[in-house]
Amino acid sequence: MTATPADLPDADQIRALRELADHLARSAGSLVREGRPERVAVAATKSSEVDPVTAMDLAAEAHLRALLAEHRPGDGVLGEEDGLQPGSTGITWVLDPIDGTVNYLYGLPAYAISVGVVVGEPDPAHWTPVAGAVHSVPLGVTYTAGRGQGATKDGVALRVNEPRSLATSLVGTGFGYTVERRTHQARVLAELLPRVRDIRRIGSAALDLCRVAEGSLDVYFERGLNPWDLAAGQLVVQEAGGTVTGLRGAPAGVAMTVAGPSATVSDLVAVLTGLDADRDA
Ligand code: LIP
Repeated sequence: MTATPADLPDADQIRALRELADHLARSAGSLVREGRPERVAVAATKSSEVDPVTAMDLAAEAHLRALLAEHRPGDGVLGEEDGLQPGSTGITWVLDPIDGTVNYLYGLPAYAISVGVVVGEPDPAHWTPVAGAVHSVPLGVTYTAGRGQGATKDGVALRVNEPRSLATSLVGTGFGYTVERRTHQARVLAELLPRVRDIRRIGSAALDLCRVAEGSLDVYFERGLNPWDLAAGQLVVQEAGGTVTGLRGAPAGVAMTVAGPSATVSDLVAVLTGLDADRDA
């Protein structure tokens, strides 16, 4: 179900949701930062043997859920590790307790807590993001956005880059965890690489989206994003003046997400459509 304007929180409510998302992301970030052991162990794997879950993923999501039970008891919660707990208010919190888990596992400084707040069905095809926060754990900086209220990085306003040709664009992307999907993604990358300035594979979709919003990437695309990868970063890009979409007129989602200045996104969408980048073979 897609929200109608009457379903949306008012400006003061959005401001409060944004402030709480900021608090939750920073609080979970402190837990992850202070609790990181010298050597991180894999607690389990998901879609493949290289799709890990650590004890801290689980602990961070439990921490976020406890704070939401305290502050927003009637809202729904959708988390990467513990799934959907429906609510009664029409608002759902969409959580990635550690986005960039492989980077966390290896100690590479690019992983984040992503806290999105959406109205309507918690599905990118139907939801309306209204607030969000992405906290970079290694750097200690926090990106936030509120619907109609702009996007900031530690309180400083964000704006996507001016549109530019693909040939001069720095393009972020990421890859899936299964051999089948990675095989086709490699073919797409081989076709795209000669046509762009360069590629960056950072390993956290939420941070990739925030880098587009701050202009340290011109544009970003990835096939396979889950709702929790997308919910907060999508709004940060949109409130920084960018466009977030899928291919073939579809909204952003698991098939494909493309984010950046509108004209650059249009050019990249055309190339990716021609390469069938929203499919696995
Ligand atoms: C990650 C995404 C990233 C993608 C990785 C992984 P996770 O999320 O943020 O963009 O390329 O394969 O899916 O699994 O670390 O929460």
